Amino acid sequence: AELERDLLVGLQRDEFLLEFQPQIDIVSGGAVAAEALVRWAHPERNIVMPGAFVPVAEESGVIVALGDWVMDKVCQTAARWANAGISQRIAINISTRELGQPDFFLRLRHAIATHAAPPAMLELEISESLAMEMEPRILEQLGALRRDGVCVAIDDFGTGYSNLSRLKELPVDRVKIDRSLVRDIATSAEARTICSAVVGLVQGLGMEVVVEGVESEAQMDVLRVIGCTLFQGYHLARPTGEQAYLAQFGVQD
Ligand code: G
Ligand code: G
Ligand code: MN
Ligand code: NA
Repeated sequence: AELERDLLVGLQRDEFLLEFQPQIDIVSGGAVAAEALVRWAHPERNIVMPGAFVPVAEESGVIVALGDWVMDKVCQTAARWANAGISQRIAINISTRELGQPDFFLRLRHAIATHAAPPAMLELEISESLAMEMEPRILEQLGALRRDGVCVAIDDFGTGYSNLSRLKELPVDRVKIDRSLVRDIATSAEARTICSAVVGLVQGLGMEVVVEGVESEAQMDVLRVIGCTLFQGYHLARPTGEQAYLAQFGVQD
């Protein structure tokens, strides 16, 4: 309850910030998207990572206000990047509680309109377990967003229990392979087999694969052989503030 109150105060005092982590296309060598990750610059602590407050925010419902802040900030940033000639997407993590709000899509569209953000510069990340539970109303709204150019990704894929025939029918452009499937691929033939099968499955369904949690060149080597070209992870780049991100990855078209 105390953390919940602190979160609300933190929102009022504008203590949150976004970091960005690139998704690198090894064919072009550049970033195709930046995942926005929220951090809390708490006045009495060091930077607080989302793992320490997103679950509480989710449970208490504060995530709705925090999510609004994130959506607003991302749309503002996307519009600014577009004006500077930088066309990579910015990905937003969407939690269960947020997507369950009846006016979630209205609020997202409001943020887009407020900043005149190009929809094609936005990406929504929805975890596998949440994606499998989406109701028809949500599927319709996601489909409409995609028609407007918004990219939809399944996050943390491989951690849940996907209904594979359902996966094929979801209004989704890409799938992010969870880092747990990548961790041991450089040392374990079994891990390699599993990762390769999951990647092949997703690609076979016509969806783009992004591999998360890539931490070493040895993992990259295996992933290249498997047929992956889009990577996100500490080996490529850590999440960082906007200025540092743009200095390294903000190539203009
Ligand atoms: O950065 P870290 O590994 O601590 O992130 C932990 C979790 O917090 C991840 O699952 C990530 O998806 C989630 N997260 C990060 N930023 C946001 C955000 O802006 N909104 C939501 N809902 N979750 C986020
Ligand atoms: O659940 P989600 O995939 O949104 O989580 C993203 C989180 O993963 C971010 O908080 C980010 O800091 C973290 N992350 C990004 N790259 C790596 C990596 O290579 N290894 C590990 N362990 N975590 C990573
Ligand atoms: Mn994510
Ligand atoms: Na993920």
